[in-house]
Amino acid sequence: MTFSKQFVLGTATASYQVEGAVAEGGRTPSIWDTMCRTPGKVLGGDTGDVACDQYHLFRDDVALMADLEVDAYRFSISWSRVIPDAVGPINPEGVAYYRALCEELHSRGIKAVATLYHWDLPQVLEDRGGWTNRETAFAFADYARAMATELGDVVDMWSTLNEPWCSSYLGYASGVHAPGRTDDLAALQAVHHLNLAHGLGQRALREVLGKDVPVCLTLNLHVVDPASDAPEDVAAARRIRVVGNEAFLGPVMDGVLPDELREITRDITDWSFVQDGDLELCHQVPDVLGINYYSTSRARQADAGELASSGGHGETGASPWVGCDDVTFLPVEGPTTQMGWNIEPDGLYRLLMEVEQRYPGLEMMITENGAGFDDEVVGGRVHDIRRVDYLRGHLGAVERAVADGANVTGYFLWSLLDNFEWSWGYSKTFGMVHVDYETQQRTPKDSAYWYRDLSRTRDLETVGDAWVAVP
Ligand code: GBH
Repeated sequence: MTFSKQFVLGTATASYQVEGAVAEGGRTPSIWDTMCRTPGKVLGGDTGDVACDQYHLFRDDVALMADLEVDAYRFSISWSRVIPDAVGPINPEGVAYYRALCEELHSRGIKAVATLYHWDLPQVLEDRGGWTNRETAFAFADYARAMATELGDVVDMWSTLNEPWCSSYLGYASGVHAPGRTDDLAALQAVHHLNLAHGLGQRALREVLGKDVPVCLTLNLHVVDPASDAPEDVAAARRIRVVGNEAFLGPVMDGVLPDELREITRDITDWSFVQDGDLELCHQVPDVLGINYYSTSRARQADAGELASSGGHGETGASPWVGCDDVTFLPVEGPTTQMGWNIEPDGLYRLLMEVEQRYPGLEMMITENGAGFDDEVVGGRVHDIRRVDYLRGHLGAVERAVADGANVTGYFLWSLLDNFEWSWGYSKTFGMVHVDYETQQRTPKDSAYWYRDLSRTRDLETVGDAWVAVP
């Protein structure tokens, strides 16, 4: 057997990507509602207004997950649905929705994993500076405390933030994500205030819940290798790792603001936004480190005029890599996904082993892994063989890391459903279940049946091709 019965084989989504019902049940706009209404920011002018309509269809989606025999559902809570003014009184109708979702999951034997922040900041907070304003971190902690109080009895694992790298650098430096700003100082302030939000948020969760309910922080740690052994390429890759990974690991895991970060971003001279005592507040090692992994990259010293852009629809010309104007990435080689990301399961293995070596025994979960491919429904089936291959390869990497001593206890496939892929709108399809946006019809792809069979057998070697024939 590859994975024990205790190993969590789950699946994931996020509020703005699947819920829809953006103006129902007392919800107020988030920065993504605003982004979607800003011309040119989202491909095709798509919005999350309806998305997968999970707000109305959650019982069906839970039944579907039960059929697919998933162990856990990682969803996120829309802050502006549960606290419409972002600070202040809760909205009982919003809270009731998440309670009903969790209860439905439990009635089917599925664990509920709730992320507090998957990028949909209440717009009222952005109007006061968003993540550049340290008050946002304190507001987040109050929100975390309120959710723990309201939903503490029905949530099996909490997660504070999803990928603060994206919230800060894509939101405030390259501007391809909401709020769409392009200001390096703002991005570093956002990094710091997100770290602070995690620290304060985790403390607030613990105050209410004690030590019994695990708390997770999800990072998208970048697996970036130097393009060559040349010292300048090695240094280039290091700079990306510092800005991408150390900026979060340092404060949260080690309680330090890395000197290297200040050196790399030396154009930013005013760090007064990091106040005395802040690093102690950020320093909250989560019970579980959540890792979202999709691909790897190779960095080299850039020639003049080259830019380390991350691509994305609505490209602004500004890079997310603050302070790294002298770094660029090699073009991707070999097969890629719909996003143009390379497919390298070994990167996941190496990442898990690296984290294990650095923080021995730390519990880790893969909180996201998956791939977008162009899928086609033919006669009620989607033969997404490339996704099956992708999943097989990456779960194999997890298996190897576990065998070599990494304490990985779970894996969440991104995503349950095709959904709103941020600046790419509905053009990218990561689901193991296909969604027809006209009818909201769900059609499990072959990968969903494959994943179900893995959940049943727990054995990566023998999970066979039966899924091709048996729906
Ligand atoms: C996740 O983000 C999100 O959590 C999820 O909401 C989303 O739907 C899903 O992935 C699929 O995109 O900047 O050159 O280093 C993943 C975002 C993907 C950002 C890989 C960094 C590397 C490109 N990350 N990306 S680069």
